[in-house]
Amino acid sequence: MMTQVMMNRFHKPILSPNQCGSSLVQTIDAPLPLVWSMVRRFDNPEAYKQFVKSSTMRAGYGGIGSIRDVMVISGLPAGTSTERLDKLDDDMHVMVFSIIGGDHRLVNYRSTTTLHEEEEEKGVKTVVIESYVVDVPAENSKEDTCTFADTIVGCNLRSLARMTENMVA
Ligand code: A9S
Repeated sequence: MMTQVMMNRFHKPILSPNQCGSSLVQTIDAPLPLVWSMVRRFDNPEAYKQFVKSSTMRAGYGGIGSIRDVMVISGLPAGTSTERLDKLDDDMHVMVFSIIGGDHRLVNYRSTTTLHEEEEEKGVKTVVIESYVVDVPAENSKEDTCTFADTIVGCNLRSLARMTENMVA
């Protein structure tokens, strides 16, 4: 069961009037260290993000302050995205990155991902919570903007679950 402390500690995005955001939760039947080893690799998003065709490091080697250029698969309303790693905490299992450029419509997108262990009778599972905030362009509605981002984040989390569960299967 998701405890409130999980949801509130890092996932209380402060929205300004022209922004929208949401939190997505994915329970994964794999050990937290394994899931974290995938999530934390800022220099290798393509390991589980299926919309990413390739990525290159524009600055840094994957630590805080690193900047990556993400090339996106064709068929999306986007080509590239430039992203900066704002926080990477290997003790609290918290990762924050911001989209700072690229040819797409997600302006000022900022994502916070945290991992938590959930004790269950048949073993320990990993709960991944990913929240984001993003500007809503004048020509779009909050609903459309967040539905679009939710779809992508949801796919990423399900892909992360599938990959890590297959590793321990
Ligand atoms: O990559 C993420 O963690 C989350 C998102 C919302 C990424 C979105 C995206 O990379 C596309 C998949 C290309 C969709 C960007 C930055 C813009 C898009 O239009």
